[in-house]
Amino acid sequence: MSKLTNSAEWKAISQHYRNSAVNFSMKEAFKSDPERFNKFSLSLNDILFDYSKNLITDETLPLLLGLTQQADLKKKTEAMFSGEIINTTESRAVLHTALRNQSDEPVYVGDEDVMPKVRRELEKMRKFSEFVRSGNWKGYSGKSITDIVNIGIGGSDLGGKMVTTALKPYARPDLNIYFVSNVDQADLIATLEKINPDTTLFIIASKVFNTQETMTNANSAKRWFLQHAPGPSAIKKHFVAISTHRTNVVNFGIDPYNMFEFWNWVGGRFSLWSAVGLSIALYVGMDNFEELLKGAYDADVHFRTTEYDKNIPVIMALLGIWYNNFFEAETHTILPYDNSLSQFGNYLQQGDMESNGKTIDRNGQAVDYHTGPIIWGQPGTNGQHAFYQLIHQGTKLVPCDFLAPAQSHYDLPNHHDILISNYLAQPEAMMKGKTEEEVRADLDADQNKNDVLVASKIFKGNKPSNTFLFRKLTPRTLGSLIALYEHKIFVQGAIWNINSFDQMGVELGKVLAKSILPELSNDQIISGHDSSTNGLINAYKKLR
Ligand code: G6Q
Repeated sequence: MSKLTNSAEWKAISQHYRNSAVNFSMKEAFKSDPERFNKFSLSLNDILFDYSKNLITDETLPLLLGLTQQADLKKKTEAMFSGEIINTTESRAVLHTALRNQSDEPVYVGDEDVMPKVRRELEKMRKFSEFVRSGNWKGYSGKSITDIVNIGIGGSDLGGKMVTTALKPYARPDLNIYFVSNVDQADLIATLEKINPDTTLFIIASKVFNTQETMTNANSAKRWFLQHAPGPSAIKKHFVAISTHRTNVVNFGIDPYNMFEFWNWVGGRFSLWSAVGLSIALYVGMDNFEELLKGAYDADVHFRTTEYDKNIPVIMALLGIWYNNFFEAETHTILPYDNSLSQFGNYLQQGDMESNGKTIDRNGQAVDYHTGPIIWGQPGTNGQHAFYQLIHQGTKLVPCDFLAPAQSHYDLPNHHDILISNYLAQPEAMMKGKTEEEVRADLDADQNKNDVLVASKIFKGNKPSNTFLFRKLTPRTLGSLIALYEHKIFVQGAIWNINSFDQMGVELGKVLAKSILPELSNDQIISGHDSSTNGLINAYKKLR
């Protein structure tokens, strides 16, 4: 038995689950306690977090909070913020929080205060983005930049894509942005068809600058560019790099002056706060990028200084553990009622699943409990017409996060109230369900004779959800929301005692693809793998 499952705290929660949670009715709890919403909701600046529609009694949270002590969360949190090597398998500090640190406090990695170089890089991003946005940065034909193409994958793609999609209302309307990540040539080609070489700026974003997909796309983009440009000297006007690896950048042919730096202690999936956010700064301007950083800093301060029973990411994490480990829910869904957050679920899918999809604890022992959930979701109201059926009436428990802004950026009549009425109605329906009595009252006499129909229309309810309501999706609010989720992931990893900051599965993928690639270079029959892989490789060679 692991230390966690053998702990008094874990056993107390198991017992609480067996004794009271299984038969708990949220609907009854709301009826009997008019204070339930006030008791189980919190706020951070413009963000309201309502967690009252969860399967929790007054005893549940105090018991779950025991896990923060069991995990020594306070100490682990300070270890992260103060630059200790908490990513032990890669011997790295984990300091995305330093990238958005707005205080005058130094942040040390070893003996070095990293804040001066963080600020230097931010200053470089400011100068560069203002130069490009003002139209003063000229391409080889003397024209200003109108199109930005970010080539990167995973952590070097998803953050920029999510934030630029979310903050489109803040963008300069005459600036277009594209993200190319997939090595499937269709991705790059679709973008190249839309742009002109003399008005395009390519950002090649890669921490190591030798990731197969990114370098393949970057080389093809460079080749396409050189077919149009007057000569290789034009590259410095149209290609910039974001990386930790100067030599690889120079070898690719990018002027080191056009290189924006970040550091080993910034994990890919936490890198949008670094120079990897250059696409964001270019698209919405550096002031807005800095607002995003400030919002994240607000969440950092909240997480670091607020008592755990009032701490939003801690409560998000504990509720997640409650469902994941005690109710055995396998997934968690993110449902933003804000179309500009269409990429938010994808982004968190990486943030959460790459961080906490682990089976080995920090001591190298196999865990005897479930770790990270499967994260999925789509913006409402679309999902309502697709997969909500399973959430309402399926056999699986799917905890949901609903998110919505009180104010839209746009002003077509009716839309926003209709959107919000759906966002409010769904979690209410999930909580309340529909009883047989209510179903029968809605049916006519004939229909009432049809027992199958009646049974099909009954909703058990008692489906848990969290609801975030914020004033408006500003850069600052978005920054806070992202950082709240980051800290939720951190807290869960700390309690599960896993390293949330390595990603051996991603590394494996990078190696496996490279080992098969040479075998595709000729028509020889392959026999060195299992029969399925051999069969598929040989069939591919015949069909191609
Ligand atoms: C993130 C992962 C992974 C990484 C990509 C791209 O935490 O490590 O998604 O970001 O594999 O890596 P490069 O930026 O090094 O190209």
